[in-house]
Amino acid sequence: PSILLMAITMALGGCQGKKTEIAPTADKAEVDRAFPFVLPEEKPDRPLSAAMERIYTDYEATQPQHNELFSQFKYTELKGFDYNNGDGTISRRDPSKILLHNGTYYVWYTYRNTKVPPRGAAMSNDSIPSTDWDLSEIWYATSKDGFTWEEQGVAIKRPEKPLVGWRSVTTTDILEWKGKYYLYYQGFMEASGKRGDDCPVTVSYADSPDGPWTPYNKVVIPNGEAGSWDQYSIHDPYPLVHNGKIYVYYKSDFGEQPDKVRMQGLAIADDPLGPFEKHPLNPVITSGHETSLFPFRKGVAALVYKDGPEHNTIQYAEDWVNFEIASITELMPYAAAPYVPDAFTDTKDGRGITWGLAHFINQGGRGKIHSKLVRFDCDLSLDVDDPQMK
Ligand code: AAL
Repeated sequence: PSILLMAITMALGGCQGKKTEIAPTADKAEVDRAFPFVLPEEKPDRPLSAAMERIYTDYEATQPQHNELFSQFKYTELKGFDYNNGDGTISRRDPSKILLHNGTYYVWYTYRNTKVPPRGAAMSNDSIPSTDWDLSEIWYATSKDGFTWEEQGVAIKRPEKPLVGWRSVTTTDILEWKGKYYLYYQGFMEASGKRGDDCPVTVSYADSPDGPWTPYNKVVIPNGEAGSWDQYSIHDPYPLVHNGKIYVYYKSDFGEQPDKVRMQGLAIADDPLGPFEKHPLNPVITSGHETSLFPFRKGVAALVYKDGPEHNTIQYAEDWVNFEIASITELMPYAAAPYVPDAFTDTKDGRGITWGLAHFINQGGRGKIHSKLVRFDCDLSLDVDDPQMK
């Protein structure tokens, strides 16, 4: 009822300029008294407005309170990370999915610790970062409860020039496959802002989440051929296991700011080191920014936010390729990195998610740009009573 109430409150307040009398704590009876109208499940036999016609194309999607793939999101500040009083010299962003290993949660993320905050491409050099994710390494932290984290230090260093990632290694995600661990990440060969973002994906592997990590030192998911939708970049690699194979969803973007178009594609491999074959129907999601997906029932669900015509939606693809909008929501986590218990179990009955990490960007404002990791909680799980999901 509170979700319904918020939606109604916003719709009335926003569109009609009227203030609803209902207190945020109102119970269902109060809501029913104020809004006695109930949408009939059968389409009424009378002329309907365009909006009313539309509502009957997917009745369930209009009932957020009954929609398994609808949620709002709650945010909590994390304990354990130092940001140098927010002066912009330390940044943590783009976290990986959360991995549970021997009772401990692990997260990997882009870590920047530079003598000055980002100064833009023109002023950047070997020690001055251009953007928040320039001159970065991949670090990791562990936690027992998902709220208090202990930073463990570097997982992936920048390699020597000219190896892939020498300028910056960022935006990683984890795969567990046959007892080994793989971190996929963006390997920058030039400063971000100087077309360094036109980067491919590389990988490092280890026998334990604590490392040591061996860099593959080669591109594992290459940019597309000239003229293809993903010719400029492969970003935000996000591995899951499905049908005995490695499914890596990723983002690419084309065009120039402010008209950059961002979409998401899928690359599939039998081996974590490739070769990865890009799906012939790519791109499979037309919107969104960083990738955030999780197995759900037979299919896969995606949090799609920030960019594109279908931003602020949660989408679902039963065949893991053809996505449909399942719900429309708001205030979604950026760079959402959920705890996905069945990410690598090749499940045929995905159970969903209840929490994860995300980032808040541009903390500190102009001149002190940096990002912070935060926790989000949501209700996208079919097992809300399972203590594992808490
Ligand atoms: C993000 C990600 C990728 C981009 C940049 C750093 O949050 O989409 O990683 O390259 O911004």
